[in-house]
Amino acid sequence: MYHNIIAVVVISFIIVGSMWGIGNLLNPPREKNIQKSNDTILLVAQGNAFNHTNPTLHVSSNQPTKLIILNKDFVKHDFISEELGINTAYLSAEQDFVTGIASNKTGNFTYYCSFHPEMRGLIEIT
Ligand SMILES: [Cu+2]
Repeated sequence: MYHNIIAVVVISFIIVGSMWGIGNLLNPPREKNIQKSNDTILLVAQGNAFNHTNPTLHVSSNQPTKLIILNKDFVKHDFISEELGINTAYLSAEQDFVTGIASNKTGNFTYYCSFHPEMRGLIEIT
């Protein structure tokens, strides 16, 4: 009897383990499919500034850069660069938006929040 219980437990582990393995083979964890990139910029809108200082964003031309805008304020913000065709629309508190900068142009381009004129900086594409 006791041996039967052990056998059932062991067999259960083997079945669950193999199902997990087969599941991973058929449907690999999603992060493995995503190209890891060092070129991600996170901009947090907080205290009516992007990352405290509205920093200049340095981006390489002909290389897509992921851009995440996160609103940590209670008021709405947006992120706009007309020249680069980026507009997140209004982000409410705790809302984020993932977009990107991809340009074959070089130069300095303005970004800003349409609600707060002081939230303004440069995207430098080299
Ligand atoms: Cu704003």
